[in-house]
Amino acid sequence: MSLVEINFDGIVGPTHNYAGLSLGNLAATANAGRTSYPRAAALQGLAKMRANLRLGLAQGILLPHPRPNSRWLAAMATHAGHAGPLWPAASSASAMWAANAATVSPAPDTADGRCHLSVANLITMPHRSHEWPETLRQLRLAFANSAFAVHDPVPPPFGDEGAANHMRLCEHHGTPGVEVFVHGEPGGPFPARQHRQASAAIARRHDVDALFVQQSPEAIAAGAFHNDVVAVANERVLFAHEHAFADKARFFDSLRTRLPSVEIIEVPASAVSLAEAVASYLFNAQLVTLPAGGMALILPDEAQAKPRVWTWLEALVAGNGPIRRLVPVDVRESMANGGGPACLRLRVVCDPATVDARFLMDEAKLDRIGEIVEAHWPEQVTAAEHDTLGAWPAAEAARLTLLRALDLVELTYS
Ligand code: SUG
Repeated sequence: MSLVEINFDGIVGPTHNYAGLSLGNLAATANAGRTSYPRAAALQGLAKMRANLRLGLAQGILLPHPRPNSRWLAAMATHAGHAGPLWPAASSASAMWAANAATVSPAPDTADGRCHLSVANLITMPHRSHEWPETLRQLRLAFANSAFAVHDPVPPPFGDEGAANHMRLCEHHGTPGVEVFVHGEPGGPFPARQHRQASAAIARRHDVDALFVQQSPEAIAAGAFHNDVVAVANERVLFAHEHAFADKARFFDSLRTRLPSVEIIEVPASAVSLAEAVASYLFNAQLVTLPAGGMALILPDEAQAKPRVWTWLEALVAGNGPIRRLVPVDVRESMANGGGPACLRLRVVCDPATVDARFLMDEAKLDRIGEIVEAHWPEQVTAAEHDTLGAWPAAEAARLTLLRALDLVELTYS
């Protein structure tokens, strides 16, 4: 059995819009009311996936959710057309950010040798709190094989935002690793979305060697609403901002004890401030191991556009360290809602033969999805149009066309 890392990217749904729903996510609140471009957003995501396939990486997908979420509106005793302030939450395409779908502990890390996935409850933000039933349905389908255990969300009131606050450090993807769970503490200007008790519950149920680390309050206050805005790990490398963690010395010591070969690459605040890190999303990169060896950072164009950030990164890859290559990608539409390349993907280390093949991609499948997006996703949606209902039956029809093309009709509502 060969274990590989597969990135499952959320396909951007046809209702993609800017409603300013996430307090503490500076891009999302700054862009509230802006015209959105759902077609371009989805095509940008597909182009990123295609580029990753061409780098020799394995690629999977998660599907857009039914929007507006009529089941959720019904549970709130209302429906589309009468939802008032619930409308933006009911129609958000936020499930595109697959890093918030679940926390994944690959088989080499777990006591029972299965790959465990816990769907995230996302309870802090109303628009995200109703994602989990559909996410769970998709994960149960994609990972139905007995090599996996797919768990229900941690119960409220303990907020859990999934892999965005979880890192795994190991010698190689297929060898046992230490799992790092990062949580926030309340009291700052913005919500702390990941609760320590949620992280602890997941570590217990997955039965892994875990370290619990507090995210620095300064990072959350600067707009790092998830740990993956200020840190990313891959195999034995941790790439993080100097001010990412609250008790850094203790965390780094524990990490070095668990994994002596760990390489910690810190970006000092003197080179890139927290504000610059949040504005450029240099840490919201996919840090990946290339098949030919060496690692690459797949980062947003916005990181290249910031001279101080780019200069630092170019010096990094010019050195003799493990990160050898910078690959900028255009995910501008997602970025404007605070979602960079790493937010759009959920990493699962597993044997690809155990995954439902309908969720695995090759270029031909990406081309087919691209054709459907070109034909059915709206080109643009103004804030005023988003508030009217006319386009939404078309949005649901667009999603169903995609499901049929991928032979995933189980995911249509019964
Ligand atoms: O939860 N934005 C998402 C962005 C999630 C990014 N994910 C990671 N960092 N892994 C959020 O804040 C904005 C939607 C709006 O305002 O319309 C939004 O939900």
